[in-house]
Amino acid sequence: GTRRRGSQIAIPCLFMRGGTSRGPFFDARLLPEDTGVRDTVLLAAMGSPDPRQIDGIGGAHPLTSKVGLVRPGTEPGVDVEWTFAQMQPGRDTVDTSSNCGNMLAAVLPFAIETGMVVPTADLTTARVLTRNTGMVAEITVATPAGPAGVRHVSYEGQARIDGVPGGAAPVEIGFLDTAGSVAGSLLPTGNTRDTVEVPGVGAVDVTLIDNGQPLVIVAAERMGATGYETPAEIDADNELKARVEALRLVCGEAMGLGDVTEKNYPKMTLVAPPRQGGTLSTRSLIPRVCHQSIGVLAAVTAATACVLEDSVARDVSADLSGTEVTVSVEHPSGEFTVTLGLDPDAPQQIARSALLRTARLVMAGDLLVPLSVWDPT
Ligand code: NQM
Repeated sequence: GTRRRGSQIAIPCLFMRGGTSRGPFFDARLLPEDTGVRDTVLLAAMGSPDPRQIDGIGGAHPLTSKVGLVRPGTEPGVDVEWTFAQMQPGRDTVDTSSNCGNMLAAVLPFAIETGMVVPTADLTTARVLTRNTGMVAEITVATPAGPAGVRHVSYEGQARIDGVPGGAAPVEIGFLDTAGSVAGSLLPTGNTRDTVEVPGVGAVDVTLIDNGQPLVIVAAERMGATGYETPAEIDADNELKARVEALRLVCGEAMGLGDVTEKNYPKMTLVAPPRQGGTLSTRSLIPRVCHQSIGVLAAVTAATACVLEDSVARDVSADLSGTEVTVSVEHPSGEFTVTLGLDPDAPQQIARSALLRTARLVMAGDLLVPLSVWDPT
């Protein structure tokens, strides 16, 4: 458990990469029950709201300002449950209202590392509940037996995901129930395309969609971009970012999400025709900084838009057919493959999605926060 170390409290912590994100994971049972105190501890752990997060372990970017809080499942049919917390360099918010499919990839490895799940075969499959939105995923990781016959999570392997150097053991993720995670339904306005009026920009065609991540899908060209910029180019273009943010605020209201000024969603997806043999080219803003690749559920949601008649994604995407569809979502550091299982009787309905990630335990130890922040002793 936690213990005192001089003027600080030491909290057991595994620092892990999940997909293309990274952050500390904790046993949720060791943290304060009061969410206000818990959030103060998490802000101190990361070093937010300092933009450089110099007094914590955040990496000064939204993709490295994420935390996982894991516990054994407390509901039937759930092996492990976790809450994802998004922090931001430069802000004092701890947002647990939306999902992260990248950090999700590290949850089962964490549960095995900490003894919450005990592997009994070369592959371990578990049902993981993301408490943020109630989403359940079926996740499989490699758990070979070591020299003494004891099984462990293997991080070694040949699986590659764009945005992470080298190969690693595969983490397979399948989703069944992602539609309407935050916005309540797949198409919160009831339409595959809406035309919204944006101050300073004019009429803009968008697809407002949530298949795990609430997204605004817009043609990059309509925002004054090519859709092939580097993330650094997008982050440096204040006028482009202002247009995108103005669009986001209007779309937040249209999606029934209210005033999203201080929220991390909807995320913005600028789309363009594919250029590397994929289905669609994307640049994601999450929501104010450009993603180096694309979020997992953002990729699932963008892929879903590609199979919906008349969507804005469909205007620029390559053709797809069949009821088991493989969608290659191009992004700034490569591509992200999503497999969608469509309902044969209702091809506009996505029954399930599957994808590949990797994860790795980077560091194991204690995270220290001052007793002035939290004193459980
Ligand atoms: O969409 C970044 C990430 C994400 C979220 C973000 C994610 C997802 O890449 O499921 O993975 O959108 O803030 O970690």
